[in-house]
Amino acid sequence: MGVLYLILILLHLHLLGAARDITFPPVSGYAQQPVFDQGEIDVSTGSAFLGLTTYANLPYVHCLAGKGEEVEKYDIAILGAPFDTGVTARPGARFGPRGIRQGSQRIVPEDAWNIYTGDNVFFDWAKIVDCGDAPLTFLDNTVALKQLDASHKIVSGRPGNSSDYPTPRIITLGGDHTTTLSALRSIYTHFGEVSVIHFDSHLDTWDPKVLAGGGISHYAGVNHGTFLHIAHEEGLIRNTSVHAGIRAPMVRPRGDLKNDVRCGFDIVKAREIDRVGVNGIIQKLKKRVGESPVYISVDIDVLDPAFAPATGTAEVGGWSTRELLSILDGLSGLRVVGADVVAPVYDNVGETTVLAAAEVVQSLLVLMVETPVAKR
Ligand SMILES: *[C@@H]1O[C@H](CO)[C@@H](O)[C@H](O)[C@H]1NC(C)=O
Ligand SMILES: *[C@@H]1O[C@H](CO)[C@@H](O)[C@H](O)[C@H]1NC(C)=O
Ligand SMILES: [Mn+2]
Repeated sequence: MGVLYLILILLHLHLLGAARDITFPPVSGYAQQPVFDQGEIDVSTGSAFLGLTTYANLPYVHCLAGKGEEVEKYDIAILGAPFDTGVTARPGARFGPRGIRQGSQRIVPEDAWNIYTGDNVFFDWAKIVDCGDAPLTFLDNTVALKQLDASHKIVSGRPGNSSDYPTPRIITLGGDHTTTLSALRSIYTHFGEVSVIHFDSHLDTWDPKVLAGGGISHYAGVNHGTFLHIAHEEGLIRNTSVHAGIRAPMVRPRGDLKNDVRCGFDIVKAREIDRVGVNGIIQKLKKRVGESPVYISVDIDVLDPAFAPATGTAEVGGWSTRELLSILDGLSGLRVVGADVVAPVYDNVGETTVLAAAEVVQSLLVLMVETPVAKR
């Protein structure tokens, strides 16, 4: 009884003493304009984890706004292509664009000074924005790809913010790899034929007649394993294109390779890196594409599944994230007119794949900002 009484007295004393303000240290954070009125809590700024998720916390611009609506100008646009109904294995890449944005949340422009170069790609000459996603139906691929064609046309058809470089360039967040076709079509209208540097474990130049049993219908022939064949047939790509990181099996032992050459490609296989190293790979890629305008397409399955498990057609024996990033950075000086990263779903709780994809996008941005490209 006596003990309980004592506790009540102590509790009472504690409550009396508790009526005091808690003093926080000054608020700071990722403030663009640190407006902080004395005595007020600042809610105009905050952390990287608030609000709607854009790539690297970049400003969102409604690039697909209708005719007559005013749209902020930009030089480089991030555009999502949530589409995965062109795959021959695991679907789910429709969640890729949001996955990559999620993986990019800790990239904050103000704090993104590159440790290797000392530069900040977000504070250079180019205005970089996130346009959100192209609206793509998941019920009819033919319609979806037309929607994506149209979206690329609109987003790349607006005036650049810089008057020196009138055509904005796009980095597409896939989406399955079929989505690259729309980007190549749009780029052709601005820059002509491009050399493609295609980072992937698969060739993706398969003849629609042979892939997955083949030739079921015209509709079935347009998919994530045939888009480069189609791009070649449409005259969009140069015969100085190149694959990097190839290791997946072929459908036909000689036919695939012959067709691949016919489509304009040379092959850098995954294990070549053990022989020639990162620099050797870089030299080979640069030599192949020369001075031509370049489109860089990165299928996240170029990485080993240890580094990017969240992909539809995983192939073991691939490159590490560090190797890929070093190779991309080594492509400095190429005239990159467009790029994409196609990724991922089925990620683990550590978000291994989307973190890698987000970083790949940043390396692609660096290449684009380093080397501006005027019209052809
Ligand atoms: C966009 O263009 C305007 C007008 O030329 C310029 O003042 C501004 O710095 C540009 N924005 C960026 C982010 O480069
Ligand atoms: C590409 O095609 C041109 C013209 O047909 C030809 O001269 C050139 O040798 C070809 N290059 C490669 C790398 O195949
Ligand atoms: Mn691919």
